[in-house]
Amino acid sequence: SGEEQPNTDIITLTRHVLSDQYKLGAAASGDLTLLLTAIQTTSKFIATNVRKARLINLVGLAGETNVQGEEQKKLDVLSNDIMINSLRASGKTAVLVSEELEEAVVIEDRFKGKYCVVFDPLDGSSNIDAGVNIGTIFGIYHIAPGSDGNISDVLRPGSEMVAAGYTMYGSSANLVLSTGNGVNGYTLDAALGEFILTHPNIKIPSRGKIYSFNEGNSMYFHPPVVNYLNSIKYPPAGKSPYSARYIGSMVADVHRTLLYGGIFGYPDDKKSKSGKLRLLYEAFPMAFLTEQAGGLATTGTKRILDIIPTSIHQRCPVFLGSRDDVQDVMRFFQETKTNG
Ligand code: P6P
Repeated sequence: SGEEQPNTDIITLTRHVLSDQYKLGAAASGDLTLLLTAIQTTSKFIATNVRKARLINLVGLAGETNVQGEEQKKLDVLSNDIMINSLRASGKTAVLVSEELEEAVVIEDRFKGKYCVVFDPLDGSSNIDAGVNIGTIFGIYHIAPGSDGNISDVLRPGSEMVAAGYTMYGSSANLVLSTGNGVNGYTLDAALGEFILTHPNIKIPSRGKIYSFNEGNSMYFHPPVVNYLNSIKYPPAGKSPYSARYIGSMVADVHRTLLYGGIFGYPDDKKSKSGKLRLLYEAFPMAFLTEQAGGLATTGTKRILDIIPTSIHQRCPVFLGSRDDVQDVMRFFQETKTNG
Protein backbone atom coordinates (compact mmCIF):
# COMPACT_ATOMS: atom_id res chain seq x y z
CA SER A 1 0.00 0.00 0.00
CA GLY A 2 1.15 3.61 -0.58
CA GLU A 3 0.87 4.83 3.00
CA GLU A 4 3.95 5.33 5.17
CA GLN A 5 4.95 1.98 6.76
CA PRO A 6 5.77 2.29 10.49
CA ASN A 7 9.47 1.86 11.16
CA THR A 8 9.69 -1.52 12.80
CA ASP A 9 13.47 -1.67 12.58
CA ILE A 10 14.44 0.84 15.30
CA ILE A 11 18.21 1.32 15.41
CA THR A 12 19.20 2.56 18.86
CA LEU A 13 22.63 4.11 19.50
CA THR A 14 23.69 1.08 21.52
CA ARG A 15 22.70 -1.37 18.80
CA HIS A 16 24.40 0.82 16.17
CA VAL A 17 27.68 1.13 18.09
CA LEU A 18 27.66 -2.61 18.77
CA SER A 19 27.24 -3.22 15.02
CA ASP A 20 30.14 -0.80 14.43
CA GLN A 21 32.07 -2.75 17.01
CA TYR A 22 31.79 -5.89 14.94
CA LYS A 23 33.52 -3.86 12.18
CA LEU A 24 36.26 -3.06 14.71
CA GLY A 25 36.67 -6.80 15.16
CA ALA A 26 37.76 -8.69 18.24
CA ALA A 27 39.79 -5.73 19.57
CA ALA A 28 36.55 -4.13 20.74
CA SER A 29 35.78 -5.58 24.16
CA GLY A 30 32.44 -3.87 24.63
CA ASP A 31 33.99 -1.44 27.12
CA LEU A 32 33.59 1.50 24.72
CA THR A 33 29.93 0.58 24.25
CA LEU A 34 29.44 0.56 28.02
CA LEU A 35 31.26 3.89 28.31
CA LEU A 36 28.99 5.38 25.63
CA THR A 37 26.00 4.08 27.61
CA ALA A 38 27.21 6.15 30.58
CA ILE A 39 27.46 9.18 28.29
CA GLN A 40 23.94 8.54 26.96
CA THR A 41 22.58 8.34 30.50
CA THR A 42 24.26 11.65 31.32
CA SER A 43 22.79 13.25 28.18
CA LYS A 44 19.29 12.03 29.02
CA PHE A 45 19.58 13.39 32.58
CA ILE A 46 20.87 16.78 31.39
CA ALA A 47 18.21 16.91 28.66
CA THR A 48 15.52 16.40 31.30
CA ASN A 49 16.98 19.04 33.60
CA VAL A 50 17.57 21.58 30.82
CA ARG A 51 13.94 21.16 29.78
CA LYS A 52 12.66 21.55 33.37
CA ALA A 53 15.23 24.23 34.28
CA ARG A 54 12.91 27.20 34.12
CA LEU A 55 10.14 25.29 35.90
CA ILE A 56 12.26 24.24 38.87
CA ASN A 57 14.23 27.48 38.91
CA LEU A 58 17.56 25.83 38.08
CA VAL A 59 18.69 28.66 35.85
CA GLY A 60 20.52 31.64 37.25
CA LEU A 61 23.84 31.74 38.97
CA ALA A 62 25.23 29.12 41.31
CA GLY A 63 26.97 31.92 43.19
CA GLU A 64 30.43 30.64 42.30
CA THR A 65 32.84 31.12 39.40
CA ASN A 66 34.57 28.25 37.57
CA VAL A 67 38.24 27.88 36.59
CA GLN A 68 37.48 30.01 33.54
CA GLY A 69 36.50 32.85 35.86
CA GLU A 70 33.01 32.62 34.37
CA GLU A 71 29.96 32.83 36.63
CA GLN A 72 28.68 29.29 37.03
CA LYS A 73 25.02 28.65 36.41
CA LYS A 74 23.40 25.93 38.49
CA LEU A 75 22.92 23.67 35.44
CA ASP A 76 26.68 23.79 34.75
CA VAL A 77 27.39 22.49 38.23
CA LEU A 78 24.65 19.88 38.06
CA SER A 79 25.70 18.67 34.61
CA ASN A 80 29.33 18.37 35.67
CA ASP A 81 28.45 16.35 38.78
CA ILE A 82 26.12 14.06 36.82
CA MET A 83 28.80 13.42 34.17
CA ILE A 84 31.65 12.79 36.64
CA ASN A 85 29.57 10.36 38.72
CA SER A 86 28.17 8.51 35.71
CA LEU A 87 31.58 8.09 34.07
CA ARG A 88 33.25 7.00 37.34
CA ALA A 89 30.47 4.48 38.05
CA SER A 90 30.87 2.98 34.57
CA GLY A 91 34.20 1.49 35.75
CA LYS A 92 35.57 2.16 32.25
CA THR A 93 37.44 5.42 32.83
CA ALA A 94 40.92 6.25 34.16
CA VAL A 95 41.20 10.05 33.76
CA LEU A 96 38.46 12.69 33.43
CA VAL A 97 38.94 16.32 32.36
CA SER A 98 36.04 18.75 32.71
CA GLU A 99 35.78 22.39 31.67
CA GLU A 100 34.32 22.96 35.14
CA LEU A 101 37.21 21.43 37.13
CA GLU A 102 40.65 23.04 37.48
CA GLU A 103 42.41 19.68 37.92
CA ALA A 104 41.99 16.39 36.04
CA VAL A 105 40.26 13.59 37.97
CA VAL A 106 42.29 10.34 38.16
CA ILE A 107 39.84 7.55 38.98
CA GLU A 108 40.64 5.39 42.03
CA ASP A 109 41.81 1.86 41.24
CA ARG A 110 38.54 0.21 42.36
CA PHE A 111 36.65 1.94 39.50
CA LYS A 112 39.55 2.41 37.07
CA GLY A 113 39.10 1.47 33.39
CA LYS A 114 41.02 2.00 30.17
CA TYR A 115 39.44 5.16 28.70
CA CYS A 116 39.98 8.87 29.35
CA VAL A 117 37.12 11.31 28.75
CA VAL A 118 37.60 15.06 28.24
CA PHE A 119 34.38 17.06 28.23
CA ASP A 120 32.51 20.32 28.53
CA PRO A 121 29.39 19.22 30.41
CA LEU A 122 27.27 22.17 29.37
CA ASP A 123 28.84 24.34 26.68
CA GLY A 124 27.15 27.58 25.68
CA SER A 125 25.75 27.91 29.18
CA SER A 126 25.67 31.71 28.93
CA ASN A 127 22.67 31.08 26.65
CA ILE A 128 20.68 28.97 29.12
CA ASP A 129 18.44 31.77 30.32
CA ALA A 130 17.56 32.73 26.75
CA GLY A 131 16.44 29.22 25.83
CA VAL A 132 19.11 28.95 23.11
CA ASN A 133 20.45 25.47 22.23
CA ILE A 134 23.34 24.35 24.48
CA GLY A 135 25.27 21.12 24.61
CA THR A 136 27.63 18.55 26.09
CA ILE A 137 30.88 18.01 24.14
CA PHE A 138 33.16 14.99 24.77
CA GLY A 139 36.29 13.31 23.44
CA ILE A 140 37.57 9.82 24.34
CA TYR A 141 41.16 8.51 24.43
CA HIS A 142 42.18 4.92 25.14
CA ILE A 143 45.00 5.04 27.75
CA ALA A 144 48.42 4.86 26.06
CA PRO A 145 50.01 1.40 25.82
CA GLY A 146 51.68 0.50 29.11
CA SER A 147 50.15 3.47 30.95
CA ASP A 148 48.35 3.05 34.30
CA GLY A 149 46.10 5.97 33.42
CA ASN A 150 47.35 9.43 34.34
CA ILE A 151 47.40 13.02 33.11
CA SER A 152 49.85 12.17 30.28
CA ASP A 153 47.08 10.08 28.69
CA VAL A 154 45.08 13.24 27.90
CA LEU A 155 48.04 15.42 26.81
CA ARG A 156 48.03 13.73 23.41
CA PRO A 157 47.03 14.97 19.94
CA GLY A 158 43.32 14.81 19.10
CA SER A 159 44.24 12.44 16.27
CA GLU A 160 44.76 9.78 18.98
CA MET A 161 41.14 10.01 20.18
CA VAL A 162 39.07 6.87 19.58
CA ALA A 163 35.72 8.64 19.70
CA ALA A 164 34.18 12.11 20.00
CA GLY A 165 30.73 13.60 20.01
CA TYR A 166 28.25 16.08 21.40
CA THR A 167 24.66 16.17 22.59
CA MET A 168 22.72 19.28 21.63
CA TYR A 169 19.77 20.20 23.87
CA GLY A 170 17.12 22.06 21.89
CA SER A 171 13.64 21.25 20.62
CA SER A 172 14.91 17.66 20.84
CA ALA A 173 18.12 16.11 22.17
CA ASN A 174 20.50 15.25 19.32
CA LEU A 175 23.57 13.11 20.00
CA VAL A 176 26.18 13.24 17.21
CA LEU A 177 28.98 10.66 17.49
CA SER A 178 31.97 9.24 15.69
CA THR A 179 33.96 6.18 16.77
CA GLY A 180 36.32 6.62 13.83
CA ASN A 181 34.07 5.13 11.15
CA GLY A 182 32.19 8.26 10.01
CA VAL A 183 29.63 10.39 11.87
CA ASN A 184 26.09 9.43 12.90
CA GLY A 185 23.31 11.46 14.52
CA TYR A 186 20.78 10.11 17.01
CA THR A 187 17.62 11.75 18.37
CA LEU A 188 16.35 11.04 21.87
CA ASP A 189 12.95 9.38 21.97
CA ALA A 190 12.08 10.41 25.51
CA ALA A 191 9.23 7.91 25.68
CA LEU A 192 11.59 5.01 24.91
CA GLY A 193 14.53 6.64 26.71
CA GLU A 194 16.64 5.68 23.72
CA PHE A 195 18.72 7.64 21.21
CA ILE A 196 17.46 6.52 17.78
CA LEU A 197 19.55 6.70 14.58
CA THR A 198 18.09 9.62 12.58
CA HIS A 199 21.12 11.03 10.70
CA PRO A 200 23.16 8.07 9.38
CA ASN A 201 26.59 8.80 7.88
CA ILE A 202 26.61 12.63 8.11
CA LYS A 203 28.78 14.13 5.34
CA ILE A 204 29.52 17.87 5.29
CA PRO A 205 29.08 19.53 1.84
CA SER A 206 32.45 20.31 0.19
CA ARG A 207 31.49 24.02 0.13
CA GLY A 208 28.74 26.00 1.89
CA LYS A 209 27.21 29.48 1.77
CA ILE A 210 27.25 30.31 5.50
CA TYR A 211 29.97 31.82 7.67
CA SER A 212 29.74 31.75 11.45
CA PHE A 213 32.07 34.19 13.29
CA ASN A 214 31.49 36.65 16.12
CA GLU A 215 32.08 39.78 14.03
CA GLY A 216 31.81 41.83 17.21
CA ASN A 217 35.51 41.00 17.52
CA SER A 218 36.33 42.40 14.05
CA MET A 219 38.43 45.31 15.35
CA TYR A 220 40.77 42.76 16.95
CA PHE A 221 41.02 40.35 13.98
CA HIS A 222 44.43 39.78 12.33
CA PRO A 223 44.77 40.53 8.56
CA PRO A 224 44.30 36.96 7.21
CA VAL A 225 40.88 36.79 8.93
CA VAL A 226 39.89 40.32 7.82
CA ASN A 227 40.92 39.54 4.24
CA TYR A 228 39.13 36.18 4.24
CA LEU A 229 35.87 37.62 5.61
CA ASN A 230 35.98 40.46 3.07
CA SER A 231 36.43 37.88 0.28
CA ILE A 232 33.10 36.22 1.13
CA LYS A 233 31.22 39.41 2.11
CA TYR A 234 32.33 41.41 -0.98
CA PRO A 235 32.85 38.63 -3.56
CA PRO A 236 34.05 39.19 -7.13
CA ALA A 237 31.38 40.13 -9.71
CA GLY A 238 28.99 37.28 -10.49
CA LYS A 239 29.40 35.63 -7.06
CA SER A 240 26.92 35.96 -4.17
CA PRO A 241 28.05 36.92 -0.67
CA TYR A 242 27.81 34.30 2.10
CA SER A 243 25.06 34.45 4.75
CA ALA A 244 26.00 35.15 8.38
CA ARG A 245 24.69 32.78 11.04
CA TYR A 246 26.08 32.98 14.60
CA ILE A 247 24.26 31.43 17.57
CA GLY A 248 27.09 31.86 20.08
CA SER A 249 26.76 28.26 21.26
CA MET A 250 29.50 26.12 19.71
CA VAL A 251 27.44 22.93 19.61
CA ALA A 252 24.61 24.70 17.72
CA ASP A 253 26.95 26.50 15.29
CA VAL A 254 28.95 23.33 14.57
CA HIS A 255 25.81 21.18 14.22
CA ARG A 256 24.42 23.55 11.57
CA THR A 257 27.83 23.64 9.83
CA LEU A 258 28.01 19.81 9.68
CA LEU A 259 24.50 19.56 8.20
CA TYR A 260 24.42 22.61 5.91
CA GLY A 261 28.13 23.21 5.20
CA GLY A 262 30.06 26.50 5.37
CA ILE A 263 32.56 27.62 7.97
CA PHE A 264 32.63 28.22 11.72
CA GLY A 265 35.49 30.26 13.13
CA TYR A 266 36.73 31.50 16.48
CA PRO A 267 40.09 33.03 15.54
CA ASP A 268 42.93 34.17 17.76
CA ASP A 269 43.06 37.96 17.69
CA LYS A 270 44.72 40.98 19.34
CA LYS A 271 42.47 40.56 22.39
CA SER A 272 42.47 36.73 22.70
CA LYS A 273 46.01 35.62 21.85
CA SER A 274 45.03 31.92 21.49
CA GLY A 275 41.36 32.42 20.68
CA LYS A 276 38.63 31.52 23.20
CA LEU A 277 37.75 27.87 22.61
CA ARG A 278 39.43 25.12 24.63
CA LEU A 279 41.66 22.67 22.75
CA LEU A 280 41.00 19.43 24.64
CA TYR A 281 37.22 19.38 25.04
CA GLU A 282 35.92 21.84 22.42
CA ALA A 283 38.34 22.06 19.46
CA PHE A 284 39.54 18.41 19.42
CA PRO A 285 36.10 16.73 19.53
CA MET A 286 34.60 19.13 16.95
CA ALA A 287 37.68 18.78 14.71
CA PHE A 288 37.46 14.96 15.00
CA LEU A 289 33.79 15.01 13.96
CA THR A 290 34.35 17.54 11.16
CA GLU A 291 37.16 15.48 9.59
CA GLN A 292 35.16 12.25 9.98
CA ALA A 293 32.32 14.01 8.11
CA GLY A 294 34.71 14.94 5.26
CA GLY A 295 35.54 18.51 6.34
CA LEU A 296 38.68 20.23 7.68
CA ALA A 297 39.62 21.83 11.01
CA THR A 298 42.61 24.16 11.30
CA THR A 299 44.11 26.88 13.50
CA GLY A 300 44.67 28.74 10.21
CA THR A 301 48.18 27.37 9.85
CA LYS A 302 48.05 23.92 11.48
CA ARG A 303 45.68 20.91 11.57
CA ILE A 304 43.96 21.09 14.98
CA LEU A 305 44.14 17.32 15.57
CA ASP A 306 47.95 17.42 15.25
CA ILE A 307 48.40 19.80 18.21
CA ILE A 308 50.04 18.24 21.28
CA PRO A 309 48.42 19.79 24.38
CA THR A 310 50.66 21.02 27.22
CA SER A 311 47.89 21.90 29.67
CA ILE A 312 44.32 20.64 30.01
CA HIS A 313 42.57 24.05 29.70
CA GLN A 314 44.68 25.62 26.96
CA ARG A 315 42.86 27.47 24.20
CA CYS A 316 43.34 27.32 20.42
CA PRO A 317 42.12 29.17 17.34
CA VAL A 318 39.43 27.28 15.39
CA PHE A 319 38.34 27.35 11.75
CA LEU A 320 36.28 24.29 10.80
CA GLY A 321 33.71 23.20 8.22
CA SER A 322 33.48 22.50 4.51
CA ARG A 323 36.76 21.44 2.92
CA ASP A 324 36.82 24.15 0.22
CA ASP A 325 35.85 26.94 2.63
CA VAL A 326 38.54 25.99 5.16
CA GLN A 327 41.12 25.71 2.38
CA ASP A 328 40.19 29.29 1.37
CA VAL A 329 40.98 30.48 4.91
CA MET A 330 44.31 28.61 4.93
CA ARG A 331 45.27 30.34 1.66
CA PHE A 332 44.84 33.77 3.27
CA PHE A 333 47.14 32.71 6.13
CA GLN A 334 49.64 31.35 3.57
CA GLU A 335 49.56 34.62 1.60
CA THR A 336 50.18 36.71 4.71
CA LYS A 337 53.09 34.44 5.67
CA THR A 338 54.72 34.75 2.21
CA ASN A 339 53.91 38.46 1.80
CA GLY A 340 54.96 39.17 5.42
P1 P6P B 1 31.50 34.63 22.10
C1 P6P B 1 30.01 29.67 24.78
O1 P6P B 1 30.30 30.42 25.92
C2 P6P B 1 31.31 29.36 24.06
O2 P6P B 1 32.21 28.70 24.91
C3 P6P B 1 31.03 28.52 22.81
O3 P6P B 1 29.95 27.66 23.00
C4 P6P B 1 30.74 29.58 21.76
O4 P6P B 1 31.09 29.16 20.46
C5 P6P B 1 31.63 30.74 22.20
O5 P6P B 1 31.89 30.57 23.60
C6 P6P B 1 30.93 32.07 21.98
O6 P6P B 1 31.85 33.08 22.36
O7 P6P B 1 32.75 35.37 22.48
O8 P6P B 1 31.21 34.75 20.61
O9 P6P B 1 30.29 34.95 22.95
